[in-house]
Amino acid sequence: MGNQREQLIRAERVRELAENISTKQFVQKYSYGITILESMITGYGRKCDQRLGRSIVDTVVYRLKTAESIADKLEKKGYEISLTNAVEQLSDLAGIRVICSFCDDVYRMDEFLQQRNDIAICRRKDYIRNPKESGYRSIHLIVEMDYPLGAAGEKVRLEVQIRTVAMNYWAKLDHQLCYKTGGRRSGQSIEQIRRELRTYAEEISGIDEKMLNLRKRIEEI
Ligand code: 0O2
Repeated sequence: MGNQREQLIRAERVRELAENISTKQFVQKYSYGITILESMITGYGRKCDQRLGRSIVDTVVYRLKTAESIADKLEKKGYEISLTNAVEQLSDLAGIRVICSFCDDVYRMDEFLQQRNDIAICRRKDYIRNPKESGYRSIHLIVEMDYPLGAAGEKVRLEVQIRTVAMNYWAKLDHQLCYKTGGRRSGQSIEQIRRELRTYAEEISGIDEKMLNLRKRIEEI
């Protein structure tokens, strides 16, 4: 009974949150951040294409986090589901993922963003040099910029993930596993899949390195 009541309260909070994050003001603010960052990233990509004679960016994708996903993350971190907590406690309400061809391109993009003086890097995590226990690899930047359409001094914060095509392919399958298991950590078949995924993350990283070496050799011909 208590459980059912809790579920109803949760559903009501998620509904309220969904309403709040679909207001014009909210969507405009985070879409602004995405548009500015995306144009910086694609602009730099184009410059590199000309300089290097090849594409460093394969794809750029972005998303605004859904109410359900915000709610799950707030609960995981021990916060009540509310708009205030979402804005204050989460840095990835808006996210951009930059998928690069090779690992050195990932670091090129990372360095480019770090050197910009119109954005601030609040946090940087290099899960390529220090992969997560799951095998996950990517560079994560939490980026903040001015929001000129808001109140004086208002900022907008976003998460940027930079990874190779191969890391992305791995992460998508891993994400699917997390989604399917709904955070369940145990179970024989889940454990077996996790183990295999960890092994393949290593193999993929090895292939990324080999492909980069090949590219460099081809460039020297
Ligand atoms: P969705 O659906 O992508 O929005 P923190 O733990 O906060 O100190 P971190 O790792 O930067 O540092 O943050 P967090 O919140 O753990 O992960 C942020 C996002 O990175 C996740 O968003 C995923 O997109 C991705 N990510 C992190 N770890 C993994 C992983 O082990 N596997 C995969 N596939 N993705 C990962 P969300 O909110 O989980 O999901």
